[in-house]
Amino acid sequence: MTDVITDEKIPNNVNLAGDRRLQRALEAWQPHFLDWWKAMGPVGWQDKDIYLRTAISVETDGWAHFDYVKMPDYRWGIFLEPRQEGRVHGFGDFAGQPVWDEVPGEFRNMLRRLVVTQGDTEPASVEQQRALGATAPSLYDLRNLFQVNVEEGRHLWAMVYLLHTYFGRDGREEAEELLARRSGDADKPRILGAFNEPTSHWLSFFMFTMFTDRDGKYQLAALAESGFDPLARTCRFMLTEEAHHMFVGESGVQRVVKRACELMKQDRNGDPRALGGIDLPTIQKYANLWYSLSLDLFGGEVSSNAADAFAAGLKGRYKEDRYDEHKLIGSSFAMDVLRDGKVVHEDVPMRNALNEVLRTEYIKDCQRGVDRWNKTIKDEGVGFELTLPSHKFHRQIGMWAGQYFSPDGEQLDAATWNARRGAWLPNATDEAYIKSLMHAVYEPAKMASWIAPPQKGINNLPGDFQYVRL
Ligand code: BYC
Repeated sequence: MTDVITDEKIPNNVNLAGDRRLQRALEAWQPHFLDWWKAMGPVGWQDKDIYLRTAISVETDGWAHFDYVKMPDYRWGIFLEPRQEGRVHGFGDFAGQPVWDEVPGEFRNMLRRLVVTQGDTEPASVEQQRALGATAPSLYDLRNLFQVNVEEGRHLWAMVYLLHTYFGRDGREEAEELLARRSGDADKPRILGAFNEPTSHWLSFFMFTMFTDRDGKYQLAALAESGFDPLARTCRFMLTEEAHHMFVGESGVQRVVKRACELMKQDRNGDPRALGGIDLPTIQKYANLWYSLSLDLFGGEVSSNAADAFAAGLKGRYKEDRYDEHKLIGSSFAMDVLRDGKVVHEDVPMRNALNEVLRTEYIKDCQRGVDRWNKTIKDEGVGFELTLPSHKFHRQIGMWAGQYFSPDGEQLDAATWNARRGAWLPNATDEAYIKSLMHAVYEPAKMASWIAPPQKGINNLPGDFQYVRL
């Protein structure tokens, strides 16, 4: 492990200087990245000083380095967790054999597809969020948005490093393509569905970081098990950054929920909208939307791609070492499937069910977050409970796509679904109302009407800290 040399053009702990060809290739990609960042990154904030955390090495004190920085000067770099000597494949057909430091020829395409899919989500989310700075509910939130954005940029660097280092010319071409696709663009959209949805206001941003970034946690954790060691090591470091994004989402929604409860108690009719807040049923609708979009990101319920990736030792389960058995031959997973239009509970061969296994872990994690929101509601003395809808509700990928299910998981006909959809998912009126609340609050310590202040400041700073210098 080399120490980070911070005056290098590209900060890194992979001894980039020792591989001139790679260094030159990445230094050639760097200006393209910066052009993309300036064109598609946060609108209107590129020349402002933002109080950001910058990773300068993988040691604890190295990646928690805080200072004011202009976003285009952020030190995007390449950081991999240290190599574990003697590491072996933890699962799949090669379990127990030494991990790979190079890409095995027969799995090259599969591996490249995984890296490209992961890489594509990172710039996509920056594009989705680029206009939000104009309506931030506080300087604290504005700074958190930009922190998330620069780290997504770094995650793109992480995947581009793998493409350039291990996939030769087609890797370099894929790296260029990652900067060419555009979220929501009809001609060159981003690869996965949720990354083409507009994130046009802060409630959606908080739901996105709660639910969609949490998919990121599970996908990265599955790739962190990989027998392709450079992928495992880079995903492990990415996971340390991902935790902050989910904090932004979960605590963001929690503050909106808290504010809703406070305003319910202040208003004569118990209506937070009357006082510029967001009511709990509307919050529920946005949770329904972003949770269901994020469930789609796990892929089909029964997937030969997932089986192949596991067999090849490329993509494991969440925390593979919690399991006793790592080959998964002859075992099965009991799950709901669709047979002749009806839901039945069936055993599916385990390897084919791995997308669903990962999704099931994710659902449990989401539920823990929702439980914490409900604790806030209870502590405020309000009688309301937020819930996660059924995993079959509003799905667009996998076997539930094209079917109609209520949030309770009841199968419906199309007419009933269409009549009730607006009660379960944000409708045009909800969207217009939420957007009407979105006005920037840039005074230190002040908050928009619809959100409670955070419990504590970033890096333990006081509430009136100037996180962004205007
Ligand atoms: N949209 O066998 P199937 C993050 C395609 S988020 C569109 O069911 P498989 C982040 C699939 O490509 C984490 N298409 O599933 C969060 C396949 O097409 P082909 C992102 C989809 O192959 C916030 C076909 O349907 N990381 O980091 O197991 C901010 C059948 O596929 C979708 C990853 O996704 C979809 N949702 O794919 C920033 C990890 N789902 O091959 C960042 C890498 C499936 O038949 N990717 N399809 O043409 C993977 O592990 C897998 O590719 C998938 C599941 C998760 C996408």
